[in-house]
Amino acid sequence: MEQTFVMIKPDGVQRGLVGQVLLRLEKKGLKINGLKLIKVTEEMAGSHYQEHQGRGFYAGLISYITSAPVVVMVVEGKNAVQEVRKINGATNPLDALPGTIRGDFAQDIGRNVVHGSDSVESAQREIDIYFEPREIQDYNFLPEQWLYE
Ligand code: D4T
Repeated sequence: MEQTFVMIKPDGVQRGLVGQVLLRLEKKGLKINGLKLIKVTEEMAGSHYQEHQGRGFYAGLISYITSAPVVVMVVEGKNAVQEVRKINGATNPLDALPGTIRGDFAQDIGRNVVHGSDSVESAQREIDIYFEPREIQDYNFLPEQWLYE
């Protein structure tokens, strides 16, 4: 089973889309192992987006992500990283297909509602930035026998 990190960004929270995002993850059968509403600090944002440091959009990205509360999640499932990326849709909402979160709810790359890790390694790094181990629950998820062979 794979774990990924998901964030509902400030625009998603402010626009009242938390339920819509959760609905899509739960409908797919993904398991939520961790979930909280937080304000991202400059330090967290710097670690999360370190690969983008020096790029033109970096300053705007940091000020946006730290501007208002976000919802962070640890999400588990078979191929969870890829499944969440599919549910989120392309980074630029212009390329995101209808039916995806960004395709349905976003128009601008700088206000694209959600984040999902791009690999298992990034997921572990991002989970470590936002979660203490005690905030991640391992529990019996009943639908598993009806989801997986
Ligand atoms: P996130 O991290 O939000 O899931 O996006 P992706 O993993 O799909 O995309 P990313 O790391 O390339 O971009 C991180 C974040 O920066 C914003 N962004 C990106 C932006 O505002 N302008 C840009 O030109 C790019 C490439 C959007 C997502």
